[in-house]
Amino acid sequence: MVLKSLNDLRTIVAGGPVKKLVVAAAQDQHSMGAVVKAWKDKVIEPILVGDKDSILNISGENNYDITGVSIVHEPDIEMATQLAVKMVNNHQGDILMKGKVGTSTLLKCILNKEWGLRTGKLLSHFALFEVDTYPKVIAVTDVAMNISPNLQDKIAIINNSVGCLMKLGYQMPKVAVLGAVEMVNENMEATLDAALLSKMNQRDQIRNCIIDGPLAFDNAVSLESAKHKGIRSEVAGDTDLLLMPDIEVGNVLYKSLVFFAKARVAAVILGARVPIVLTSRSDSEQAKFDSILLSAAASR
Ligand code: COD
Repeated sequence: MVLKSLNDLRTIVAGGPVKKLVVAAAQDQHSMGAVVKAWKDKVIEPILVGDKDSILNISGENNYDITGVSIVHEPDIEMATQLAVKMVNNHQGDILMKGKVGTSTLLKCILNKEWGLRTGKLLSHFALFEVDTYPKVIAVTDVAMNISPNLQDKIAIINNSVGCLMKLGYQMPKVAVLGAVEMVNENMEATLDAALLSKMNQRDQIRNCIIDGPLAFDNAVSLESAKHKGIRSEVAGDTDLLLMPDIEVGNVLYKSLVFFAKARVAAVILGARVPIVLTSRSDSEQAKFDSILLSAAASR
């Protein structure tokens, strides 16, 4: 099975166990709107950690009925983030969500050696995009956490992502390792890594997926383009997961899809003790809601 739309996430989590979601610095309107919606849909039970007055003001101004929701009062953003991470560390939450806190502050708390959420695995960012010009949902990784992953990191990033896709119902997702070109060029490290990853996949060193690369973006997502260039590939034109060479390429693709192509997006950090909803502050309430659904599916 493959996801045709991000609406399919609702079907995947429907009727599943209600997950405890801890929000770090919850005094953020879009985050609260998404949390309240997911709570009403019985996907999550929220615990809002943050400035209680601001949380109550936001809920009053936007008619969010949060009667019965637990609020843990901590007005300082960094302290609230630490507290939220520690609560999840103490098994008080199944999912962590970023509220009104900067990404790097949250990531540093998550990586804290004493009370963070490390598991010994590499943490990586995983995003799903629904865009009108592609016939199915496409996953993209890593556009927000690992700055310049080496080969070993890329293997871990693929494994995290494939594990998540399998929880969503995929079998043998097709992974395109992106480069600027589809030929191996010894001066372009991304193409060398791509060739190695493909061979490791052929030799069963990376399992549960079909990897091909290097592929340039056009032949990864367009069969016509791939045919035009004479590329024979099981993945070209039918990619489920795009592996980015680094955060710059990934982040620009993410923002281009959202701002130019009006893509719908859901995103999560994988590899930690629990899934982490980490959307950017400019993301819509819909993106935050879809990310909560994705995290609920990933926490199964
Ligand atoms: N997974 C597991 N452990 C990690 C990871 C990871 N992805 N990254 C770092 N660690 C561990 C290291 O092994 C080390 O033990 C410790 O954490 C600190 O490592 P540093 O010194 O490399 O990490 P930091 O604290 O300087 O930076 C880690 C960040 C995740 C904050 C950094 O990689 C970063 O800023 N990433 C980009 C975040 C960002 O700005 N995204 C926004 C895009 S919208």
